[in-house]
Amino acid sequence: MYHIYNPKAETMPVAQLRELQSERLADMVRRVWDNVPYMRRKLEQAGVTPDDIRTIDDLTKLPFTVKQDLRDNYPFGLFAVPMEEVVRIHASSGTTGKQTVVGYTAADMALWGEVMARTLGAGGVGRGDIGHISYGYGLFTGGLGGNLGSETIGAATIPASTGNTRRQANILVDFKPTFLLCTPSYALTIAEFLEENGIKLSDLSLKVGFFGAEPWTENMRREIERRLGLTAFDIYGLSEVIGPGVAYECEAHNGLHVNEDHFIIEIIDPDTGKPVPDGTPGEVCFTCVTKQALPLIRYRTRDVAAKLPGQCVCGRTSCRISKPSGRTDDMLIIRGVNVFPSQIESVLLEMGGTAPFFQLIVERINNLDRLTVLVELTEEAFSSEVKVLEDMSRSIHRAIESTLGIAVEVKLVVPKSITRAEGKAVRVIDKRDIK
Ligand code: DLL
Repeated sequence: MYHIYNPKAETMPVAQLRELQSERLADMVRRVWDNVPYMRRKLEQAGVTPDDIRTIDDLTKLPFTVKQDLRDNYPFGLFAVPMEEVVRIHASSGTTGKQTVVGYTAADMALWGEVMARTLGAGGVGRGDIGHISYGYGLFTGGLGGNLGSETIGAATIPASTGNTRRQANILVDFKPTFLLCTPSYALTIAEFLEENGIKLSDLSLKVGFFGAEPWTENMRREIERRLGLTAFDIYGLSEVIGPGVAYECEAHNGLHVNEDHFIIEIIDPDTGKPVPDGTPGEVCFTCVTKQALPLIRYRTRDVAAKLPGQCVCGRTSCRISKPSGRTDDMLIIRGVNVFPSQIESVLLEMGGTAPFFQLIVERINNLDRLTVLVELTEEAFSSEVKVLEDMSRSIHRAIESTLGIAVEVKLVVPKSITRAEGKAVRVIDKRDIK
């Protein structure tokens, strides 16, 4: 038996789902046309009017929206409702440029609660459970989005926010939460603290955890599950679309179900903008058909994932995507080869003796890119003999090079020397000045 929060919506026959998407798409395009002058101009330039958009097959007639459109209309220029109807504002801090600002009406908040409830419900939690939310509270959507979902399913919700790991550990031991929400890297920071302070898994009551906001691998899942004694679920989303709750894992753990009745997904070739076949990774693109305040059309996320073919054994009819492996703009190009930090994470977690903390330093020396992987040793490995460490360094080196297909430097660093993440981990330090 698979847990499903809203069977009517989540197991709707596909034909009915397509009809609903078509209706909602046509309605949304008209709302945008009537209320967002910038988007109306964009649609006019693309030669489309609301009359041209009748079914989901007309989606590709619409132009893409990109982050720059949000920046050009900073802060509220793409809102499709007057400010009197906006009840919440969030923002995501990019590493470059201005923040991306997003808004929600009361109806959008209800929608967010619904999709987050589906997400948490898929992990089997509900009334009677206690939710520990350790995503950051604030402009970031993780904390308040998690909070909303947890309250919507009727769980007792602890708004712990991130940081102060000692206090997190006290809450875990004293309040006995049954589920945890935080970034996968913070989950490991918490696990490390518990181990160092002699707190055993039997002191905790965690059953499940919902980890996202950054890419993480299957090896990382196993590590988190083992060290926190829970079943780990992936949770995906982005502020521009709604925040966490855009796609979620079910108990089959075979891809993430997209809340397609609200967010129409396309996977495109980032160079041509054309759809790629199912099973092929490409850039994920969303159209928000029910959002009121900020209904984005064909928003290019720069995230990389593939649509999985076929239906899931859990009974949900929504399409699934593979675990997002990274962003097209996170992807490093080292001497012409595409490198995702997640590939290195996967290799390191398979090797013994290393902690799951690493950093990639990219430099350009004499016009040649050099990638150095800083790998943190566990305390145990650190106290081994030099020869053992040398062997270890060599085998990590070999494993990374054979996975990436390029030469890298590997530096083993002392335990605890890589900064611990509280939110999203900073994996890459790019020192190349090639702008
Ligand atoms: O990170 C929303 C969120 C909060 C999702 C909590 C899940 C849990 P932003 O700050 O706008 O929103 O960042 C969105 O984070 O485009 C992806 O690149 C990345 N991301 C989010 N979830 C995942 C995931 C939140 N499960 C950006 N796997 C997205 C991989 C993820 N990457």
